[in-house]
Amino acid sequence: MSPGDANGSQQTQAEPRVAVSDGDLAREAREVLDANWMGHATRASARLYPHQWSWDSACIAIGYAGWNQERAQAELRWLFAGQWADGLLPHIRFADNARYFPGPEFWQTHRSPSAPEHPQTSGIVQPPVHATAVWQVYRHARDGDEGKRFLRELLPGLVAWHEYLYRERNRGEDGLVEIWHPWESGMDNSPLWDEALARISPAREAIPDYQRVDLDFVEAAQRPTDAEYDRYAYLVKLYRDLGYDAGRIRAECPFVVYDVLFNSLLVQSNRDLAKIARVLDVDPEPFETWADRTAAGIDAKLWDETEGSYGDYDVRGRARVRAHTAAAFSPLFAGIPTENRARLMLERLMASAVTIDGLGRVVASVAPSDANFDPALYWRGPVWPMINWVVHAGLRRYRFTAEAGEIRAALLELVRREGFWEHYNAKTGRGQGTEQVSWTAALVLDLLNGERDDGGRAHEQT
Ligand code: 9WN
Repeated sequence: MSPGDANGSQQTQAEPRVAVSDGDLAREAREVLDANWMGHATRASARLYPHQWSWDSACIAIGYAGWNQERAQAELRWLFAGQWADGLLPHIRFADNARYFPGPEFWQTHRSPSAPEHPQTSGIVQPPVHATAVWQVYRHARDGDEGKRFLRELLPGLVAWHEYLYRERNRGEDGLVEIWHPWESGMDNSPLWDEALARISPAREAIPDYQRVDLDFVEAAQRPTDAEYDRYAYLVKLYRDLGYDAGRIRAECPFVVYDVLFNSLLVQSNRDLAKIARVLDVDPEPFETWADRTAAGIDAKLWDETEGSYGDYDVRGRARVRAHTAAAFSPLFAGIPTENRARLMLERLMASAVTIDGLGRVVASVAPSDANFDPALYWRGPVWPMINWVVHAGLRRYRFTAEAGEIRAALLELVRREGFWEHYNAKTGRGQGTEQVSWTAALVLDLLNGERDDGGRAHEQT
C-alpha cells in the first residue's frame, strides 16, 4: 500500500506487492478507513476527496458493518443529518475547511428553502445505495437491539429520500427516475454522457469562474477534461440560479438521463427498504411496489434487444444512449433480468472483461473492444472496485458462481498488489487516480467478509 501523504504533493506509488494474506489485506483495509475516519464519518479519500460522499458513504458503511457496528451506524447518521427538507440526500456533506472544487461557496445551497443551514452540502444527489447499506448494517449487527433502534431511526430519512426520487425525478408512468448531472451518476466522465453533454454548449460568459483542484493531486490523463468541467460547472450554476427548485430544474435542465445503474441500485434499495419495514412491523407493500415498478421500467425501456444489453435513455435527446459501459450489467445486482437475459449478459460480460497480467478476469468500466476505451482515463476504461462489487454480487445472485469467484479473486489480487486506489489501469493494473480510498477499502472488507459468513447471499431478496 502507498500511504497517502497529507501535504498534497504528487502521488506516490509503491512497487507491486505479493503474498499478502487475506487477514493482512483486511487489516490494511481497516487502516485506510481508520486514517480517513474524521471522528463522526469517513472522508472519501485522504487528499483528493476530503469530505463525505453519499454513495461512497453507503459502501463504507457496508464495509464497517462486519467489524464495527458503531461506526457503520455513525457514518449513515452523519450523512442523513445533511438531508434536505424535501428528502434530497446530497451527494456531498462538506467537512470544515477542506480543499476541494466545487466547495460550499460554489454550490450556494442557501438559495434553496429546503437545504439545511447547517451542515453545508452540495445540491445534487448520487445513486441510492443507502437502504441497502442500512439493511447490511442491521444484518451484521452484533447488538441486535441497537441494530433495530438504528433501523427505526433511519427509516423516515430513507423513505423521504425515495419519495423525493419518485416525486421529483420521475416524469412518466414508467417508474424510472432521472439524473440531472453527470456527477449524479457517480460515473462522471463516462462515455454514457458524451452525446448529452455535446448538445450543451454554453457561451463562454455563461460558464461560471472556477478553479480546478483535482489536477493538483492527479495527472490530467486520469481526470475529466476542462471541457467536461466547464459543463459540470455550468449545470451547477443553472441549478443554483433556479434556487434548486426541483420543478423548475425538471422543466429546464438540458441534461436528463434514465441511468441503468442508478435505477438498478434503487430497485435493490427498495427491496431492502421492504425488509427493513418488515422487521419494524411497518407495511412493506409501498416499497415492493416501487421496486416492481422501477424494475418493470428498466426491463421495458432500458433493455435493448438488438444489443442484448441494458442501456441508458437520454430524455432530452429522445433516444437510447448508444455508448455501453460495465454499468449495463447492474440489473443483475437487483435480480431484474430473466434467466435468459442474464445468460446473454453473462456472455457479454465475460467477453468484455479484461485479463491483467495473469490475474484472471476483472470488469473494466468500458470494454477494451469499445472505441471509447482508454485504460487510464477515469470512468472511460479503468477497473473500479464499486462496479466490480456490484457485478460480483449480481453474478452470485444468478448462481454464476465460478465467474463471480474469478472477478472477486482478480479484484482482491489487484488491491493486494497495488494498494487501495480509486481505480486501476485496465491494461497494466497499476493503481490510479487517488490513493487511500475509503470505499475501495470498505468493499474489499465486504468481499473478504462475505466469503466467510454468507456465501454471497447478502443481496438476495429472501
Ligand atoms: C465528483 C468520491 C467521488 C465518487 C464518484 C467519483 C468521484 C467526484 C469528483 O469521486 O467524483 O462527485 O470530484 O471527481 O466519480 O463516483 O463518489 O469518491
